[in-house]
Amino acid sequence: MIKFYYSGAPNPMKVALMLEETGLAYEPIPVDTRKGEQHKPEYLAINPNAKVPAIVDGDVTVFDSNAILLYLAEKTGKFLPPKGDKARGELLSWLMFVASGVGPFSGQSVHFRNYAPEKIEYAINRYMYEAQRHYAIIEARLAKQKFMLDDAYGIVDMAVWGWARLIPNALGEGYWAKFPNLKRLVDEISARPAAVRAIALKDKHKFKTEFDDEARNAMFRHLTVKVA
Ligand SMILES: N[C@@H](CCC(=O)N[C@@H](CS)C(=O)NCC(=O)O)C(=O)O
Repeated sequence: MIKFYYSGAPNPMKVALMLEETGLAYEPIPVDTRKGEQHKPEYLAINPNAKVPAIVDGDVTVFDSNAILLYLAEKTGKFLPPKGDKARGELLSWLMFVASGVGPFSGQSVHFRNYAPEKIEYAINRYMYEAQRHYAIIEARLAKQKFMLDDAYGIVDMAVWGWARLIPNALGEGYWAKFPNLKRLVDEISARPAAVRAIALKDKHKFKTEFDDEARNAMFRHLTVKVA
């Protein structure tokens, strides 16, 4: 049985969706990042990056959400484009585009809009600009086709869904109007039974809800360590 280390945050949710879609047997193991559980030595042995998600599948350990999506897709042969170099090139490009662009810029946008102790206009504008530029690229693609890769729902759509469903949090409420095709994809995926189960998963465990000093110190370690 796959061990799935998770919280209800966007990156773990992509993997929860994939696990539910594939029907693989898995054991969800909560990692309460607001209590600092991501920094415990036993978890660092699984993910040295001290973030969720991670999975342990027998003697295989995989961390980083998009790597896990690819691993599970290859393991099951599901939610992948047809075989061939051309399709593989597209799959890798879009998967890495989401991993290296959509995720980090959305995350920083959420951070500077909602959590930074000071409202720094330059940082807010930069990350909102970059996050929305990435979503606009996805929007243009989805204006021409139903899913991210050809006509089939797959792991790139799941990767997009993880972050895009939080656009109001990353960019502000009004932003959905700019991305109607992305909204269509997000709504369609969110209505799938696997997504409903993935979203409900976190309610099986008690995660800390307060964002207090303990949470800030666990998740924003730069607050106490000066490097520049
Ligand atoms: N590149 C990683 C990023 C993982 C990540 O940032 N996870 C967040 C939740 S979405 C986390 O663990 N935050 C806790 C922390 O930063 O301490 C991935 O895609 O899995």
